[in-house]
Amino acid sequence: MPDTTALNDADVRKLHADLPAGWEIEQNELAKTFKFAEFEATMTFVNAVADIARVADHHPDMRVGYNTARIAWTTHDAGGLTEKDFACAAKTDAKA
Ligand code: H2B
Repeated sequence: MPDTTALNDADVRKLHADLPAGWEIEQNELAKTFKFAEFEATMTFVNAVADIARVADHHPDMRVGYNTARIAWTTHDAGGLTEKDFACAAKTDAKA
């Protein structure tokens, strides 16, 4: 299970570099907006992300539109980014 201690800036940069393209760090959040052909494809992805969250007991903020989903990971309990956020971001990308 990934560590849930807030990471320092150097570790954040290292883990960020290992993620697929498109993940941005914005105010303690690791966020990416995914684009889909239409609503059903968007919802299939959002439901897959919800399954990641249930299994990990770690929950993203999601902003869902007709053909877009912005997924943002942060660890509220730690007040910052943790290894868990990066692990969940990588799993999220694998569902897109
Ligand atoms: N999700 C996120 N994103 N951050 C948390 O700190 C968090 C969570 N805490 N899901 C979890 C639930 C915690 O409250 C339980 C007890 O594991």
